[in-house]
Amino acid sequence: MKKVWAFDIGASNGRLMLSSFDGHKLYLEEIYRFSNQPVHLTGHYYWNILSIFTKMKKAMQMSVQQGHQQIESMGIDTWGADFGLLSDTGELLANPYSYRNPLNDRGMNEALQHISAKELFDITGVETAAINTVFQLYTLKKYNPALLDNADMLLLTPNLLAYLFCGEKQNEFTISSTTQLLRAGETSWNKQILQRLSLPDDLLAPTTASLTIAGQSLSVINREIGMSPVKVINTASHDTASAIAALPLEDQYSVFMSCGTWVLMGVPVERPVISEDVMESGFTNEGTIDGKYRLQKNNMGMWLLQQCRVSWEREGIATDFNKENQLFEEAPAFRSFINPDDQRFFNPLNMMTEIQGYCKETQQPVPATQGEMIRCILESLALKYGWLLHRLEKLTGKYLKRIHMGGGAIRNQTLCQLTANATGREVVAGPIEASAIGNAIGQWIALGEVKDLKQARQLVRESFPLQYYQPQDQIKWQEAYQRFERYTGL
Ligand code: LFR
Repeated sequence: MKKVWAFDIGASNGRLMLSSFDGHKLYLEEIYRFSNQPVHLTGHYYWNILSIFTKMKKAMQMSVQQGHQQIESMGIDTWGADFGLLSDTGELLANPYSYRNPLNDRGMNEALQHISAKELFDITGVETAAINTVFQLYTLKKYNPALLDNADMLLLTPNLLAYLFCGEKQNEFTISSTTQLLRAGETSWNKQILQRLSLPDDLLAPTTASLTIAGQSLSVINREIGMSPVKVINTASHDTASAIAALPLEDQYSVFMSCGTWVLMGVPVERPVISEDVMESGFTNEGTIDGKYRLQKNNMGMWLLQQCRVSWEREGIATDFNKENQLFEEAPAFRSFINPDDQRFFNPLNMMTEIQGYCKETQQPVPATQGEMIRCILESLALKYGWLLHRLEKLTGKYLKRIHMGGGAIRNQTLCQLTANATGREVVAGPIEASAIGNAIGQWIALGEVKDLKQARQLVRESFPLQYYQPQDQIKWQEAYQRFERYTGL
């Protein structure tokens, strides 16, 4: 059986998965999982990239010690938009910033004085958001110019990590499509945008297609880990693109939802869809593993609940998954709703206070208990996905009949059931480890073991369990939806 390593590194934890393929079925085994949180210091949020790199090597070592000596290749996927800067001697210049840095908002507003949101969207097809690389770069130019002056090369996070393993500097297509620096439908950096913002136009390492080989693991790494050289493959290095590669979408009426800290919801398209409606609804066009696109909206996902857990832990009333489910069941339904994507929830000091403030200001009952809070969050998330489905149908002009949910957040079966209820559509949930599986699929295709994405999705159907949820209580949910729209002003 052949084996590859898939590193799937998310904004709350990272993991190494071993994917094996016997020619008929795919197998997945977790080798090591580690926590990954942005670190807050001196008023900024950073990624602890050295710690991530160390944990990755530790994971490889563990895998080798477990007897997996013969590994064909490795691939790395991460969240989008963030990057590291290298000096001209190839050293990492600073700890990469996290996209949750509050300064990016200011940077974006200033950048938009030089190029309008409409013009940027028309060029790139990407939603204007403060987290995008283009605005992070502008923020850097304004608020930390010395760093930018010393930088010779920019690598996006997964490609930065790949560089640390193989020494090659390139930016893979799917992750590059999260920067808002590619012209829609093109694959090289758009100098026009960079020049308009007076940003260096030769900083970003060249882009490369997905499903290509970046290089071989460095001998110093091989020695340290005690392994033979391993190919480093440019799989879909954006976690969302990898996740969608692994969702067994059946036809053009299937919607994807990649569910984690964020929930990315949309449909695959041949070419970027650029229109006023798309822009106004806050949709975006990002790249897929097969060099095409996905029309999607980036939404709030488990972040709200994750941040409440931080507060609960601080107060010594920690919950776990089962307890949260029980508390949800015990709390009354449809009491108060929030718009989960309201800017105030992006990175507040205390998520619970923020949610309570929203409910108070909109004259709804204020969630006081943990159960009421969990209800408010999960019902609001599901109702927002219902709102999104309507938008997506309007934009595509299609009746979208089925929703495929994948990613770690589908462990929360309540969220899956509520999504079926709020959208009125069947939900097919699985696989949970969608990003890691998609990452491995990219490698299997690049290695010539799997023919294409279609075959890969068939393999996923045959190899991993899927769970089906049918819509329930439709009258109550439709009524709740109307109240949700009223209170959130959507
Ligand atoms: C999900 C994700 C989203 C992106 C967000 C920030 O993990 O990659 O696609 O919008 O993180 O980069």
